[in-house]
Amino acid sequence: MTRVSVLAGGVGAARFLDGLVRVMAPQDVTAIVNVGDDMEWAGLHISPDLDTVTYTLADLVNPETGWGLRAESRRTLDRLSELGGPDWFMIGDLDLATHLYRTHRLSQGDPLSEITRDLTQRLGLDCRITPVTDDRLRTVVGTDAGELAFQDYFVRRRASDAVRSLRFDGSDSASPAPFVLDAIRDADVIVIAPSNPFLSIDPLLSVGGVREALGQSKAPVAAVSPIIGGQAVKGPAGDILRSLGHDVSALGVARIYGELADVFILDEADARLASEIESETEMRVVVMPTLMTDVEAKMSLASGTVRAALDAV
Ligand code: FO1
Repeated sequence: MTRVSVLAGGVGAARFLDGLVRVMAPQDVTAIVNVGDDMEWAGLHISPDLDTVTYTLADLVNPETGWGLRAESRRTLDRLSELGGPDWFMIGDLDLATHLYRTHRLSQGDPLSEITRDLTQRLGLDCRITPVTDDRLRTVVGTDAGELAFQDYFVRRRASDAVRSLRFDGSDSASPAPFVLDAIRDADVIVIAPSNPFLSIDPLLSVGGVREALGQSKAPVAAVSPIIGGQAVKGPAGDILRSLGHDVSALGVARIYGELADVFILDEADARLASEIESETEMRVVVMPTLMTDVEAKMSLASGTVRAALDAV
């Protein structure tokens, strides 16, 4: 039995986890998921990263976007738009059911982690998916246009503003959800998924005790680079590395993870950076294909990452 805990954001993490549950016993896999992207939309609580991970593992996700449900329609959104309601965030008719269910349970006082557990069980998933915290955590993006709520920056303004700063509202008082610290302490391997280090991993680590637990864990920590050939596979990681003054490369990411991880998984396209990363950080670098183009690629990245982590101990 090898217990693997994964620090996870949205689409990249979901794809990695999809490979992982096919090469490990799903019961031994825990996904600790970012909730800094959460927002209130038309009175409903939306948890995009939790849903992206859950829908992907349940084979329900829209394969084109990587988020939302497959074969989705938007009649409710169109009607809402006609009424003058918020229409810039694509909530599909079927996806809406998840948000109604979650918001209703939250209004009854149920914690997000319990609601997530029940949703994942309903969808027949055997792995554990948990929000990093049951408390309110919101990523706030500092731009030249002022501070923006995460989804305002990301979706409404299409991530077009240069990011000058980031803060995680609520992190001062947020505590880890039940099982989060145990999942880190009891893991045999910890993986930092190929997610955005600033928008997905930092908010997770800002929750009280999570970074410390990672530092104290005896398990090897492997970080998978979300940057391949100097570019983010998806999303604004490259732009944010640049605007915050980091190297726009896997080396820039490696410097960020240098204190946290023991192993850095680098794509073949960046193999020439391996020795520089190893000499600048304490991490051992393992080179392998990291682009998750199909199920086989996801499985081989997941098994290669776990193997690389276990080899490091
Ligand atoms: N991303 C978009 O780019 N546009 C959208 O309209 C959008 C809607 C949406 C609805 C539900 C959901 O679970 C995710 C959604 N996403 C959308 C993705 C979301 O913004 C995620 O936070 C990002 O993918 C970052 O992980």
